[in-house]
Amino acid sequence: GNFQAGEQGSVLKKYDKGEQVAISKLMKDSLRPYVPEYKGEIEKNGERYIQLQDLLSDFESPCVMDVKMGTRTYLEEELTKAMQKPTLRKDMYKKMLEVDPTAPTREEHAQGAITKPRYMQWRDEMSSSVELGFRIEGIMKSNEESEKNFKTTKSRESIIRKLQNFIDYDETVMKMYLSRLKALRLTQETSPFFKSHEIIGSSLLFVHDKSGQACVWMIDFGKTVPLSENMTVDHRSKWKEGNHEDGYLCGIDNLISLFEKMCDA
Ligand code: 4IP
Ligand code: ADP
Ligand code: MN
Repeated sequence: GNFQAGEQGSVLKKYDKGEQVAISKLMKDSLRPYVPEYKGEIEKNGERYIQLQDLLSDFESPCVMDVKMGTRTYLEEELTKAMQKPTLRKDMYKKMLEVDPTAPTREEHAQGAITKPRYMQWRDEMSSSVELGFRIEGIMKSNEESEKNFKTTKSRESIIRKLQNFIDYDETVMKMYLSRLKALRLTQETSPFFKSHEIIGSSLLFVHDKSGQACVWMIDFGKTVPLSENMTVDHRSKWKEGNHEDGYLCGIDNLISLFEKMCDA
């Protein structure tokens, strides 16, 4: 994978220029308390890595959930590329077939391949991304096997069931997550970094343990790109090609409303 164990308290992620630039900028932004600390780049066995704070290190057998944010999980740039010079992906056709054998068109079946934006759009539509602006990507409960089979988890009801199972109906943990999400949203709404970047494929990492600690951080900035000068996004407006909107805050709004529902129940 992309990760290596680092020194105590840190993890190493494969170097990516875009991600390194983004995480460096975040260290000087109001969002800093909501991202892992960036500890510089490092080379190991001839490979370049970025060093990040290990967000799990203060927890004891933590439960971890990765929630991918946004109503769209591919860059506008990928769409432009695919329109100019479509690359056909057999692997993506196969992944599509596994979830829904009726999804490919007649032509796609004949080719045995699809383009990346086609796959990504279908993935976003099949999951809760398009409708709710987020989707559960993975859940790892302490001492249990991790679950990654969420490709068709789409309705609010099915998401609430997954969330409740993840939190194990612990009211204290639920309330801590809710208040952290609200604080995060407030900070995002005024962050200079947030309004000047298209944030695609980034996740929220939820971590809690039996001791009653619970926290949420923003991670994964591999597809977070600066907008051209004088351009901003509000992360809520509907996406039209060229406006770079990603629906990130729609996702936060919907997550918060689901957590509020659970806290009231
Ligand atoms: C994956 O699809 C994820 O969308 C990856 O995003 C994406 O990587 C992969 O594209 C795509 O195949 P599944 O989750 O359905 O398997 P992430 O890394 O955010 O999870 P990119 O490169 O877009 O980040 P390819 O082109 O890497 O295969
Ligand atoms: P990728 O670009 O390969 O998708 P991510 O940055 O999304 O990588 O990280 C993948 C997984 O690694 C996350 O779901 C999370 O479980 C773990 N992870 C990422 N960053 C950290 C961190 N700073 N501390 C602890 N775990 C992390
Ligand atoms: Mn990721």
